[in-house]
Amino acid sequence: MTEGNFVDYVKMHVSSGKGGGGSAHLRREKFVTKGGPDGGDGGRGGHIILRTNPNLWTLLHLKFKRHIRAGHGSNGSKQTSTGADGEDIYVDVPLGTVIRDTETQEIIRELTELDEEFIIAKGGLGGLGNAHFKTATNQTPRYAQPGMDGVEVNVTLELKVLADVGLVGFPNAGKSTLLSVITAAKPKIANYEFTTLKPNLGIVQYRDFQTFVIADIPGIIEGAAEGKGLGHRFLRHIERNSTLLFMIPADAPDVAEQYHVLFNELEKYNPELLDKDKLIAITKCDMLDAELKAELKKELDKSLEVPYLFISSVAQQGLVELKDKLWAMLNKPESND
Ligand SMILES: Nc1nc2c(ncn2[C@@H]2O[C@H](COP(=O)(O)OP(=O)(O)OP(=O)(O)O)[C@@H](O)[C@H]2O)c(=O)[nH]1
Ligand SMILES: [Mg+2]
Repeated sequence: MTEGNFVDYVKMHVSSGKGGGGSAHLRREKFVTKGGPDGGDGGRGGHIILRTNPNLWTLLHLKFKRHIRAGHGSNGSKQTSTGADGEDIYVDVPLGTVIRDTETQEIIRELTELDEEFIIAKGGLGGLGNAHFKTATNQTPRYAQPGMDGVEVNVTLELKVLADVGLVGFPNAGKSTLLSVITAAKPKIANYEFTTLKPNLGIVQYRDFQTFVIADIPGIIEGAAEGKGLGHRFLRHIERNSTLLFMIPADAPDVAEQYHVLFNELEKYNPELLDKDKLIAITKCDMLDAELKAELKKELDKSLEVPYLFISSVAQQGLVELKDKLWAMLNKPESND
């Protein structure tokens, strides 16, 4: 996935189909003079249905779909034949899609399960044909119900990526590089800040054909929660990850300090983020010799309250341990406290 293709926000206007009208037909046959009412019911208007598709990772396919309309129900007709239902329209979305009412911004629904479906606009009911209205006193009703109108809704779809692990770090910490070595993703990597402008996702193949998904998001700086740097827009993509991997380069002037800055930004954005499992990766460890590493370790054992490990994506050090640790964190039995 290239970055331009990562679309996590679309607005659209959806309208369901109108129900078909009931028929007011009176039966007429050659030797039957007063055949009575035989008008059939109108068909239901088509629904607009959102459904999750696990093969989709973004909302790109909906970027240019401003209007989505379902089909109208057909009218009922003679011989009590019911009109055909209008065509339902299915809109596939990735898991983790949040549906909001564009006007009120209220959340209508979040789609997070496999094969989840939600009717966002119900088709109008078809009208009843006159055959329903025959009574003892009115043997030939000449009226039938019209179909009900469909509904129109303006909705905003917003994606909150459903990855297992979210990478959190300052720009240039080596997040994208890690993604590129432990997954098949090919994110842009460069020695300047804010190389990554949109999230990247990668799937880690773990041991016996197990997999987990990692989300690499743009770098976070102090003040991100107030909009500095790329702001907090992308933090929503780590809201649903069960584990956060903080990444801090070994050559940072103060590793613990960087961790606390990141921690504070997440807390300002959404304190619930901090309830997640956390692990710190000290990156670019190929730059440390054994002595420096031992020194840093001593310091970190005192100053960090979260488990950490040393890695180097470039020299492929510590990556197996990292995957093992992440896998164990993701698969630990639920605690009941
Ligand atoms: N020596 C060394 N350099 C690394 C390592 N990992 C990444 N780098 C370098 O660090 C720089 C930044 O790497 P990126 O992966 O683009 O960093 P990022 O965290 O994704 O940065 P942003 O996208 O800007 O937030 C690049 O020049 C990488 O080559 C490593 O393990 N060792
Ligand atoms: Mg990057």
